[in-house]
Amino acid sequence: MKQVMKRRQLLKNFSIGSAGLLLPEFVFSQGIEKSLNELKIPQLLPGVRKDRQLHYNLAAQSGVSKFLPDLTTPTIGINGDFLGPTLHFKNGDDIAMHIQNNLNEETTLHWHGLHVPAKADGGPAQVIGVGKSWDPSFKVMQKAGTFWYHSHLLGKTGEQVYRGLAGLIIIEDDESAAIQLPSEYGVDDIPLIVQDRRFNQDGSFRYAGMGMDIMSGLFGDTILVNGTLSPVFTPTTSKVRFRLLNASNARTYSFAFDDGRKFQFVASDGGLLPKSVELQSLELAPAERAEIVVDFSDGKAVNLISLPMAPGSQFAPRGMMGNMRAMNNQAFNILALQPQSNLEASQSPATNLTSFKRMQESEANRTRQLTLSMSMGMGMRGGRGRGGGNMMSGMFQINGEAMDMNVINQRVSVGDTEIWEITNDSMMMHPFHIHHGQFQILDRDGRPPAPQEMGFKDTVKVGPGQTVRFIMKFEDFSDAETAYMYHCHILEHEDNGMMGQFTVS
Ligand SMILES: [Cu+2]
Repeated sequence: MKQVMKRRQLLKNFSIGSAGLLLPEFVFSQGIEKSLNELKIPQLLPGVRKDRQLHYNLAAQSGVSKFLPDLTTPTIGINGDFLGPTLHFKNGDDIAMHIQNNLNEETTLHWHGLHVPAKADGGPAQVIGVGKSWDPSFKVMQKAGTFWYHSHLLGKTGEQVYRGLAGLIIIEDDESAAIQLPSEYGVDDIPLIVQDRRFNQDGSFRYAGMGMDIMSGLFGDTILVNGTLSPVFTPTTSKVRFRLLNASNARTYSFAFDDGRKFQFVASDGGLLPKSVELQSLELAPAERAEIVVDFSDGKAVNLISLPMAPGSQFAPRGMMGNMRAMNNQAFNILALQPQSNLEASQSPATNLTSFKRMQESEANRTRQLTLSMSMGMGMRGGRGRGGGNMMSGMFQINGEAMDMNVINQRVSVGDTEIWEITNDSMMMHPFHIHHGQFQILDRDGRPPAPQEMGFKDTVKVGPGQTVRFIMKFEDFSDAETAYMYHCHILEHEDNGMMGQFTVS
């Protein structure tokens, strides 16, 4: 009872308002100045070089975390209690992974954004049984960037990621080492794994996964950054690179600074842009990443915040999803930044960060059309619905079919370049993600993408009613048997059918 009161008091202190009756209660930690916690930085795991391979030992395990002042939270993590270490690769490295599953349930680990063989991808077919291990190996075949790894267990991805099975991957190459971006991990090169969570009164995570939580995807009322509640970071250099990862199950953020300062956007999902783009705000949907460089030379304290989402961008303003906007119409704090008094002067990054060719429509061998849809009833409708063995399967479809492990939905010829045309026939935004590699966005409703979406991507927002076309080259790893996944990265949608399988052979 005492603990309940404490939690209530906490919520009351932090509360700035609440949403309508039908919605979960949203209270954001606006009072965070009262008790800031130093931002945790995930351990950097460089791997061990042996026999010309870089070896990583990972273990999925359960633990207990302390997020809230007076309560503990049962969590899961990799080599720790919550989340995992940051894996550091270099382009060209031969990686040998050993992943031990010490959980009391099955799991998988997927290398999000990496170009690896389907058998090494860590999707729903590469299940690691209880007490078992998995030893995939692959070569790093891509340029510098920020990637991540997370559970991809069929029907359980949302729950396992929510409880903590995710971590960051940093890839470097000779080019990225030479352009003078801030690059000292934990000093001026800072990972920000942003997640929203909600808690039960006993401190445990509340992952219900029913009804509205599935329909909209699960939204939380409390922000964690690298597993830190109400975090503060102290810049010691005049410029800091932040590697932003939206590792939330469903929430999209519109990152900005509360003094309106501009920042340099230098890399998207698949790596560096040719030149930095100056922005004042930046939307990241679940699974999207961005590297930004922020100038603190004025020495002033500032907050990284999320702005209210533009009306209609996440949920169609009318119809059944119209009242969901309450989940997106607040500004809230993400991270307090309090520069130390004597900042070390940072170098100025090079003007040209990298170079790559924009792919042309004329290079494509074929176009595939995919339509994302949601059936609004709670019952089974359409699709085969054998996906996760979940009652909600069949509620979310791609081309009218729900995910089925026994069906290969698309077969791509290895070496082909394809245009994928993704149409969202539903009332809310879906971040569409494809495995196997990186693509370039051609257009959204016929209009070219914004400058920050001109680079390589593996996840793209498809707003309600929108059509997005991207172009991608499907190279290497011919395998007619083992599938890659494409899916919505709102994890409750993925877990309930909005996923399909493709082979490259
Ligand atoms: Cu979705």
